[in-house]
Amino acid sequence: MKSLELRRAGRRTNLGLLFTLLGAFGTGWLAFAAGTPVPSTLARLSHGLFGLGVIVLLPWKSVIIRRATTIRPAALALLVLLGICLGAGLVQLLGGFGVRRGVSPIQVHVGAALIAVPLLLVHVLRRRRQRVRRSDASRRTLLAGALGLAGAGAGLVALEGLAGVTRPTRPRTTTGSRRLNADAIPATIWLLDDIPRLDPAAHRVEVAGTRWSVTDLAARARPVAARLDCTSGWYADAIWTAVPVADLLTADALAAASSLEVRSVTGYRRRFPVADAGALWLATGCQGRPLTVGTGAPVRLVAPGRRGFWWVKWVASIRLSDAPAGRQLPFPAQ
Ligand code: HEM
Ligand SMILES: Nc1nc2c(c(=O)[nH]1)N[C@H]1C(S)=C(S)[C@@H](COP(=O)(O)O)O[C@H]1N2
Ligand SMILES: [Mo]
Repeated sequence: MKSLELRRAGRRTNLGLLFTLLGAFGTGWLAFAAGTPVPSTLARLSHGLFGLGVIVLLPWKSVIIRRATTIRPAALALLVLLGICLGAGLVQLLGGFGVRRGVSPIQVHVGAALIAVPLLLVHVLRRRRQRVRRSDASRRTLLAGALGLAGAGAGLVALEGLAGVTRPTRPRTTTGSRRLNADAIPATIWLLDDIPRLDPAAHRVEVAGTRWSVTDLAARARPVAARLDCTSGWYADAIWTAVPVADLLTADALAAASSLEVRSVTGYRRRFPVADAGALWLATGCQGRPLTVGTGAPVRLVAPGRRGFWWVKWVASIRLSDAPAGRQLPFPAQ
């Protein structure tokens, strides 16, 4: 019975696999971007369903592969990359953050996916077009899809349950990140940035034309609790010593602008809607101590509710602009 069903593997399996792979790729970025409970839960669950959907389709795909007369090296490479991507995704889910031999599971996961997608497109375009037919919208397809979804869902429930017990001292939050102590926040680089050495006494932060010394900022700062949640899979709840960005700007200046850009001395930058100015903070300290060099000294941004890559370190300037906040890459390039 099972072998009969598997023998039907073909065009619809390929289309289904393409759909789940592209779905996993797209939702992966949503899971990366989401920082608040509802969007992050939805993004992560849909990513898990698509990701496990790929695994559900593997027995059918393996029938197709075994039927093939030749397998191109590029197709083999694609298969290996997807294996690495899935493996690293599972390591990330069950083990969480952690750097081994200079790389973390999430870097391997996203890196493999990024290389796999162009290979996948070449693989698909090289072949005879597998057209979607009107008859594909049949009860059979619907049933197969529902069964696949149920399989992926059962797998996800099991894996999420497992992930809850694999590292009991590191509870997970809705983004999937695991807890770290506030005094163990690691110096984290997004991609290719570098830790600059700055002299706190000489450093100035330029906010819409006004230059602030670190002592001036520290004098206006007050404690604020915020969660730093890095896409590499950890979060830390800390009390920051910080001043709201809005306190350093006039109401007129704010009313005239649509966005503000926070820029690091390294060139790393992020643009925010001007309406967020009261909810963005310039921090000079963390947990009652000055910031460490690696975590942004002398001044870094604290952006509650946003993932770590928004928390610009080593802030050099904040500039108001009439450019819409959305006019930037969804993720930093540095
Ligand atoms: C075709 C490409 C991809 C496949 C097949 C895939 C598959 C998976 C699988 C099976 C998991 C473990 C299951 C789960 O977390 O529920 C996972 C986890 C994860 N993936 Fe992907 N993924 C892909 C691309 C991406 C991309 C491009 C990103 C980010 C930009 C990403 C981000 C994540 C994250 C953050 C997790 C961990 C989620 C958690 O801790 O619950 N993935 N992925
Ligand atoms: N200038 C600069 N700011 C940055 C980064 C960076 O690489 N360069 N990394 C970001 C990322 S990805 C995270 S998670 C947080 C990490 O802050 P931490 O180093 O205090 O852990 O800083 C953000 N701010
Ligand atoms: Mo991060």
